[in-house]
Amino acid sequence: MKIESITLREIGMRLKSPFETSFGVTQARRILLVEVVAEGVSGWGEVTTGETPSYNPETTDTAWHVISDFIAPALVDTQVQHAADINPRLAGIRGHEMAKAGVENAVWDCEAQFRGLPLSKLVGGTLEEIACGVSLGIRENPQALVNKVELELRGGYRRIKLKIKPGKDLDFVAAVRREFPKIMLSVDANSAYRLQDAAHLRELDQYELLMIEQPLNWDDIHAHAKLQPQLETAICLDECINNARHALSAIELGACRIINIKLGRVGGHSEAKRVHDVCRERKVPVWCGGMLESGIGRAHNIAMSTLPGFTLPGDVSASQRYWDEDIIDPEVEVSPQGTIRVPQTPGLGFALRRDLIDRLTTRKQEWKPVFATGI
Ligand code: OSB
Ligand code: MG
Repeated sequence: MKIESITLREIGMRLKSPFETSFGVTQARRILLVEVVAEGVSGWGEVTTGETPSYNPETTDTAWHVISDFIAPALVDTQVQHAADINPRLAGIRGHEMAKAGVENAVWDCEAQFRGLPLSKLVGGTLEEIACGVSLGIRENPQALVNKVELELRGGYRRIKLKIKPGKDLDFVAAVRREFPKIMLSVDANSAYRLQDAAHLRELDQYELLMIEQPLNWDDIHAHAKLQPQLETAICLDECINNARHALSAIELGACRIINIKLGRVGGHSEAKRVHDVCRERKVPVWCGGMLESGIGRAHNIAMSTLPGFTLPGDVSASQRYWDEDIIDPEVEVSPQGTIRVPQTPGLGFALRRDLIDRLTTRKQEWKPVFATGI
């Protein structure tokens, strides 16, 4: 496939309500979208960076810089056999996985359309329906959280994840568990604790959680390996895992028993498949994490979640939980049983609302072969 053009744009989207984690509050998203045209078809990817470098080191602006100064110029007007060839081509760029993923995933969408396959099939997925959970931001008090959990359970969601941080943890988890003794429940600390907090984290064992996600430093597999044997609850790593080598290290060191796979954090579908394979061979369950994505990122997440190792409900939920208007048509909808039906049409399987995307666009840059610029 010849990469004929790459268009990078930033859109602004306001979340319906603020989302609070241990690292901060998000209300207005600045999302980069990548459009790649190859063999006459247009494929789309989303860059899942935050606005600030608080979840991982990347931001919307670092991704703009890396894509516009390094990735787009290296790829435009070149040939790729498969979307999976993009990842090795970008090996000279260290880190910046989310920037790379936005571009690579757009090429996966192109390839899927070019071959007439749903993206889920092209990445090797087998499921036709995926199970959904929700991630709930930190609330003012335990009762407010219990009310929110009740609402989401009524919507059919199969797993509830609570964001926690020191001072907003045990009481909140206890209140939810007391009200809903049987539900699949987990917590996500986004690196808010330290190894010295092990005794405190052990208090969480009494609530029969499915997992504690990323309790310790964002880049510290070793500390999680010291913590896991001190807990009954499974640790799930999120921030620590940027590629299949990290996943292998974490599993072999006993740093976790579950891994969260995010397409952006690992650099796109090809590396996500490798992380999935490393985990599956070692019987470590995986699930799809979320980054408050627009519909394009959500569609990619749905495709990835159809791989057979995704045995736990992911943080892939309905567009309407986040946005008044999503940029895809139809929007992502979740059944009363808490599932999303996987699209079976070629590519992402959702139409893009181009007019809406244009209206939301705050900046845009396009790369084409030099001969086509009229110079
Ligand atoms: O750690 O999973 C996380 C959102 C932003 C940054 C990090 C995380 C999250 C979420 C939200 O938990 C998941 C979602 O609903 O998109
Ligand atoms: Mg997380």
